[in-house]
Amino acid sequence: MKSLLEQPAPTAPADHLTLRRGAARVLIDNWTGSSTVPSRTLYPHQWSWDSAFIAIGLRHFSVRRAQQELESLLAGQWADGRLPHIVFNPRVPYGAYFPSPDFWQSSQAGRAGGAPASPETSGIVQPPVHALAAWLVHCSDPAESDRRGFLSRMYPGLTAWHDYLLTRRRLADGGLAAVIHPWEPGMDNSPCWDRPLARVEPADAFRRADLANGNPADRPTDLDYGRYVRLAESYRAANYDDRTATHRFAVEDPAFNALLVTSELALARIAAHLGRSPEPHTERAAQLTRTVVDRLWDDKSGLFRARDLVDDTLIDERSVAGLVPLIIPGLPTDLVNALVETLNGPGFRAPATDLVPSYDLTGPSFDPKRYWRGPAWFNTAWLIERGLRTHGRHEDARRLSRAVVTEAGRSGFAEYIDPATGEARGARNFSWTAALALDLLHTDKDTSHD
Ligand code: 2M8
Repeated sequence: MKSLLEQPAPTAPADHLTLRRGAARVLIDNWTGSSTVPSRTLYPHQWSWDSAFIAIGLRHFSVRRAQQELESLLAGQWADGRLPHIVFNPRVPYGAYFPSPDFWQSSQAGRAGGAPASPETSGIVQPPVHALAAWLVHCSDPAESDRRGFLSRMYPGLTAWHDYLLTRRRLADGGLAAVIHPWEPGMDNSPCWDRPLARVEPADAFRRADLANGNPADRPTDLDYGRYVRLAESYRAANYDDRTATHRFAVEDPAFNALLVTSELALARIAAHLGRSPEPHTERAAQLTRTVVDRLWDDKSGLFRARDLVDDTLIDERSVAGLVPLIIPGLPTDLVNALVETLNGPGFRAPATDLVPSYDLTGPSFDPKRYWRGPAWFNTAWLIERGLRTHGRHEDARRLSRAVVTEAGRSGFAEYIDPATGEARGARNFSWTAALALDLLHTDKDTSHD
């Protein structure tokens, strides 16, 4: 590993070996001893879906670290099954990130939900990529995984996590898992949230830490931040209890639920590997697939849209979240065809980079720089690449895979890039960018992507 550390991270297109070294170096530098920070500057704790993506990359050079990444995240799980979106590192000063542990007060306010006494965590969640990550980590070295009992240790926590989403978070009868804060779907200030967020009175007293480390032109506005804070405060005031909390923001997100389907299918494989019946998971995945299609498909736009549960309507915005359900293996063929057409159409094909913008290039709120309102991200490209491969669209998948690898290296493993110019935006040496580029560099030789 030392020799990897000695290599500089690449800043220009380079051969694959240099890129692998650069990506590994980012992951080594961002490792804290038990998990990986998304970014040393902007995000100095452990984030939930980041860790799942990071484990998928880490498995290519340290299976043990990949396992530890997921295990340390699950150490923050609550007794009600929720997997919090941040697990705080007690060694990091409160001022380094807002909202910090003293804002969330998980060990106090989360007591009813069974929040651990330590570590401190947030009270909200992020997309359920974890069972998929656990399965992929297992596949990269099954003997080592079995020897350490990795899957049998992960399985109970992962099923409890999905049960939480499909009980406490099923807010509409016969509905999907709902997100109750824009941070939960992970695409924080997507234009999709503008309308539901407009109902929320912003909080006025808070001190942002992100602007000290990030460019204000890239980050959410103060008004949006005020609304995020208000929503989190009112959830905390309800002791994070989904049975009693009133949710002013409640949305069924297509990417979040597509990842739940995919992770249920991963749980089915994990269960079978452990000698249990996979059926409860495959049945759940099939049921959820039908519900995602029934409730979120929009034929007119050729993609899935988020459903606002406050007024029970589809949100009239086209974002990359609507393309991520390509990852669902059981999607009807006509929908797969429509999604691929949308992906290659004027709204989502950014010819200069070949990556996928986070929001429709022709949409009214498109912004090439501001985070989740247009820039291209590497995790969504990775998910769509996997979806394309799942449905036998190998040529499109290869193009996207090449784009991820090239742009990750060229941008210095940026958090996101301008989809038209490839200009790096947000944090650099960003962990999931490095991890997922590393993964795609290995994909050809990988048998775990079936
Ligand atoms: C961003 O979100 C955090 C809040 O969770 C923030 O802006 O402070 C998002 O991009 C999210 O998807 C990601 O998990 C997180 C850490 O990379 O940063």
